[in-house]
Amino acid sequence: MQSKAKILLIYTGGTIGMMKDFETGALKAFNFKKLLQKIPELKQLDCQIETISFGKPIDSSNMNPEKWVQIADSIESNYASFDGFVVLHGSDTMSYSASALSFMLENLSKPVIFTGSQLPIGDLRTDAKENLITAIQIASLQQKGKAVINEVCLYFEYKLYRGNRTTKINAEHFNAFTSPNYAPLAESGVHLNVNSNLFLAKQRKKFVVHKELDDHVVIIKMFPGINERVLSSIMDIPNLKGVVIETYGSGNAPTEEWFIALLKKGIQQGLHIISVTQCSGGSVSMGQYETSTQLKKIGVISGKDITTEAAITKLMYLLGQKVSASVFKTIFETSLRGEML
Ligand code: ASN
Repeated sequence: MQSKAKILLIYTGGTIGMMKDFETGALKAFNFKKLLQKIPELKQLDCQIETISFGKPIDSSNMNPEKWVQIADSIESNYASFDGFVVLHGSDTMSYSASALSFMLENLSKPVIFTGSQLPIGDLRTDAKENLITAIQIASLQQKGKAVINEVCLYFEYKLYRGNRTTKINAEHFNAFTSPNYAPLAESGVHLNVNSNLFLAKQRKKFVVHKELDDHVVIIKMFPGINERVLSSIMDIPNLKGVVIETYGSGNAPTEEWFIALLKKGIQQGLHIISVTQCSGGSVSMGQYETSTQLKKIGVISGKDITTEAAITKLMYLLGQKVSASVFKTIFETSLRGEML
């Protein structure tokens, strides 16, 4: 007989475990034990669940690379003893964290499912129960004693997405996430419909955890009116190593001389500049318009159809890996964890 799947629940915080502070009326994270008491249904699941929690649960606006390492550490030290991992996380920065962890956890052969909720678990109309219960069921999926899913995913409101393809799109709807350039890996209704042809290929290589992330990076969103003073003061930040520029449409930007000259100087001085589209879907295609041919010429890296969340975390990861300047562009433009075309 097949033994029950063992799932580790890692609680970091987020609305899912929050309660109203009666003095201020604001939502605050509360202790994980109380969270479990709110979902007695968990006992009915056909898997064994163990839990660990951040000492002090956080609103995900306080997430940072150090805490990503904390999540990665929890997965690494429990990797051999569990079949799957569910990370309970605030929705605000969940796409950044799922993207970061996808790069940090190389050669995963088990599922890591991020989930959370829009309403606290104690709320009558909460979305937390469905999200949590189905995320655990998905993390427990096995075939011939092996995990069905071997990547970092995000489950929210009946859809399972590749984590590094997601973005938060709504602060109000239960349907808070989308994956603009990659179809959902699974959809849950009466049945759980899994699109296994969309999964990452199975891994045979050894699982490796990368914990060096370099935060000498910045995101610049283009807007009509951005001026030389603003851009040059960003480019002059001491020790800046990487810039993600959210360009227009398929990777377009002003052709003005000062603009190109600033980027060119940065690249010549060793700065990695990545162009991603500020559209909510689609891809950068440098050279398609005259307004992107210069960028291509000076060596701007194409983020293709990557999300901004995955681009900035991939940048931190590759800088942390000390990837050499001669191959940085090629490696960035290659899909490492299914984050781009
Ligand atoms: N502020 C919350 C968080 O990201 C939002 C949520 O979880 N829905 O921690």
